[in-house]
Amino acid sequence: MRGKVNLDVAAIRRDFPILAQEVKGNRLVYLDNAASAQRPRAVLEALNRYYERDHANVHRGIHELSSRATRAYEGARETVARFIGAGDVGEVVFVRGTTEAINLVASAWGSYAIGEGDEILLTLLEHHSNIVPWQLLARRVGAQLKFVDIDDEGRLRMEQLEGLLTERTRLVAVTHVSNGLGTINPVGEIVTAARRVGARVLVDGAQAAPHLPLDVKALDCDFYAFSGHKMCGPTGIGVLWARRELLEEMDPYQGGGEMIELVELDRSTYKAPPHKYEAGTPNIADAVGLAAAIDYLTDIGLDRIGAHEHELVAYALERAASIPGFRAFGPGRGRAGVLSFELGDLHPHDVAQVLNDRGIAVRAGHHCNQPLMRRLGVTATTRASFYLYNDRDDVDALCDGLRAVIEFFS
Ligand code: 7TS
Repeated sequence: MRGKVNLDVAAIRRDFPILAQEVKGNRLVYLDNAASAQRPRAVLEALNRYYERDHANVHRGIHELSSRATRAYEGARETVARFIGAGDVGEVVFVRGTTEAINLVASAWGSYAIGEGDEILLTLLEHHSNIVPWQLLARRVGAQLKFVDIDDEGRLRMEQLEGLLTERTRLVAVTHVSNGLGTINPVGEIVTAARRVGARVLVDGAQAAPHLPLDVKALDCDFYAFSGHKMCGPTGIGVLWARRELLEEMDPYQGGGEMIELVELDRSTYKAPPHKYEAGTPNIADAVGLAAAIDYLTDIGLDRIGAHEHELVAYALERAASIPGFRAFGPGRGRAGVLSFELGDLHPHDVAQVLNDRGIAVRAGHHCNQPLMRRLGVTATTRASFYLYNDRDDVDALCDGLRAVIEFFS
């Protein structure tokens, strides 16, 4: 632990080599963490160490390097299991990221659990990766999609959610934290409501796992998905957690090596989960890198990271309130470190462009949230998203930058 209450952001920043650079002659202000975060040296070193010392294929060799690689890969799975509060390490499936995790569930579970006339309940806060896989499935099997609306603050209309649940609802698929608005959804309440009609619950944790302490057992959901690259880990690695009984009954997602027990000419038997869902040579090194990222974040404390981001957003909202034309989207309080906004009638791409000239990285666009943007009545927003290495200087730079944007276009 580094300190008791406040994060030592200066020390944390020194752990991230990429932050020590200038962009266009200015200190880099990286506020695009919801899209992808940066990596601390501990992760870079873990990747290097693995490749320099331990690499071989896993689960098949008797030789020393293969057993080291297998230990490192399976050890990473144990680290993930502890991090998310999974009682059973066999419930942790390594995938490419949140998108692949959701597609895996839509394909392997959805194709037998959802049939004609069944309903899948989504929300207007969903990222495209928690919409499109369900559209594909619904079209294939003749199921129907329904969407829960949000209120004017960007919170789910829970009374509507209750009303949309029917005995035909097989699945509620909901984001834990909105990447567009920062809204933190009441997952526990949603699970309780879904259970009343016997529906399963998938939680898209892409924006939650990096920022909040997580306990999948306490959430009591059925599937939980997240990506390594948003939590200081490598790209190309992510996690699907699912209840063991579901992983037992589902068919494999892909077929190939590593996932079989016995292969006959016309049929095969499969390994037990999680290996049943990991066909082919897995992304060994990046699983090891993800475990290093988890160790790094855990050492600092997810509760403290979340509190720090919360404080930064509150500070940003307070400072930006006096900027002419600034209007934030999303809840005023109790939100995660995502700040979507508009600046008068300036186009978000123009805003982001001028900020970039000052070394400030924000995102402008629909953030893979087109239905949400339509609901907000805009085509795009500018979005600043915070992480553990951001500080008040970054917020000040953003606010000064926004004033410079206004001047530039006036
Ligand atoms: N779900 C949510 C809530 C997300 O924010 C994202 C990525 C995904 C799923 C997909 O994750 P992937 O790692 O499989 O790509 N969100 C964003 C974003 O907000 N800007 O760029 C990517």
